[in-house]
Amino acid sequence: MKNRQIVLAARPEGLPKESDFRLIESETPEPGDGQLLVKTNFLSVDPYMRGRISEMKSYADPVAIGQVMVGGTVGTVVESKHRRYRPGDVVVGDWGWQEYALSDGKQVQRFDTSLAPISTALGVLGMPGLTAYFGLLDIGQPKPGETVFVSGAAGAVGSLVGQIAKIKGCHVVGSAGSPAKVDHLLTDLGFDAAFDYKQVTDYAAKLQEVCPQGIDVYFDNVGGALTDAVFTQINVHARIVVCGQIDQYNATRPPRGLRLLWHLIVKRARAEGFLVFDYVQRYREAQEQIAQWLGAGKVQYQETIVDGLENAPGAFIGLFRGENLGKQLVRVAQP
Ligand code: NAP
Ligand code: FER
Repeated sequence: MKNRQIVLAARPEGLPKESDFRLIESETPEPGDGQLLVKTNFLSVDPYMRGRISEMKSYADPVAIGQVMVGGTVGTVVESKHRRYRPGDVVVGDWGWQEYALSDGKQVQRFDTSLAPISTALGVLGMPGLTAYFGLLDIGQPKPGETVFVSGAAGAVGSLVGQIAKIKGCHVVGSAGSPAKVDHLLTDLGFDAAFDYKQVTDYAAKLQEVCPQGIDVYFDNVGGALTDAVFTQINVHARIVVCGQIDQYNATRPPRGLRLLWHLIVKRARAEGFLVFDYVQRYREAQEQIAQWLGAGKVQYQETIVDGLENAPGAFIGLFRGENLGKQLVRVAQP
C-alpha cells in the first residue's frame, strides 16, 4: 500500500510558494508491537507553521528540507498492535502532512465523536479553540461591560475569542480582511462592531469610532500598524493579549521595534505573550466548556475545507491571503 506525503522542498523566502513543498510517495509502514497505523482524515494548516519552516529555532527544531511537514491531524486507526487502540478509533495527534502514519500511542488523544464532527478536533475543540479560551480568559481577563477588540476576528482563534467575550458580557469589536467577513462577524457571531482593515487608512480614528469607551482588552492576532494604533486607544489597566503577529510572519527584514510603550506607562497597562501549550494541564476543562457552549448554541464555528493532500500547501499559503473563514482544514480522506 502506498503512502503519500508532503515534504519541505525549500526554505521559503517571504510568502511561501507551492514549489517550497513536494509530494512524494513511499511505502506505508507496517505497525510493529505497541504501534498503530492511522489514516489521516483531516490535517490542519496553521500560521505557526511559517515559523517552523524558517531557519529560526524556537520551541522546536525547524522542519528539515526533505522532512514531512509537521502539523495537527485527526484520523482513524486502521491497524493496531497497541493494547489501547482498535481499528475504527478516532485519534488526534501531530503526524503531519501524510495519508498514513505510524504511532506508538504517545501524544495521541482519543476523540469523543459524540461531541461534534471530528474536524472540530483541529479547530473549535482543538488547538485554536484552546488558544482563544486561555488567551482571552486567563491573560485578557475580560469583565462585563468592558470593550474587547480582537484582530483577525474571522479566523479560527479570533472568531471564538469574540464569541466568548460576548458570553462574558463585553462590548466586542473585531477587524477582518473582507466585507463578507465583517458581515459574518456582525450577523452570525454577534459582534457589536467590526471593520474591514483593508479599507481603513486611519486605524486610530476607526478604533475611536467603534470603541467609543476605549479598549480594555486587545486580543492581538495580527500585529503591525493596527496594533500600533490600538496602543493609542487603550484604557487604564488595559490588557493586551499577544497571541499572534501574522502581519510579520513573511517579513524578510526585521520589523521596526515597539515604540509606543509610553501608552503602557500612562495607562498602567499590561501586554503579555502566551503559548497555548503551557495550558496542557487544563485542556480538558476548556474542551468541556467549549463543547457545552456549542451544545447550548452559545457559540458557533466555521470551517473552510479543501479536499486532497496535494492541496495542503495551497491551503497553508491561503492563510496569508485571508482565503479562510474560520478554521482552515484539508480533508485527506472522508471520515
Ligand atoms: P486564522 O485567523 O484562522 O487564519 C489567519 C488569518 O489571518 C487569515 O484568514 C487572514 O484573515 C489573517 N491575515 C493574514 N495576513 C494578515 C495580515 N498581514 N494582516 C492582518 N490579517 C492577516 O488563523 P488562526 O489559527 O486562528 O491564528 C490566528 C493568530 O493566532 C495567528 O497569528 C497565530 O499565529 C496565532 N496563534 C497563536 C497561538 C499561541 O499559542 N500564542 C496559538 C494559535 C494561533 P483576513 O482576511 O482577516 O486578513
Ligand atoms: C503560533 C505562533 C507562535 C503558535 C505557536 C507559536 C501554536 C510559537 C512559536 C515559538 O515557540 O517559537 O500561532 O501556535
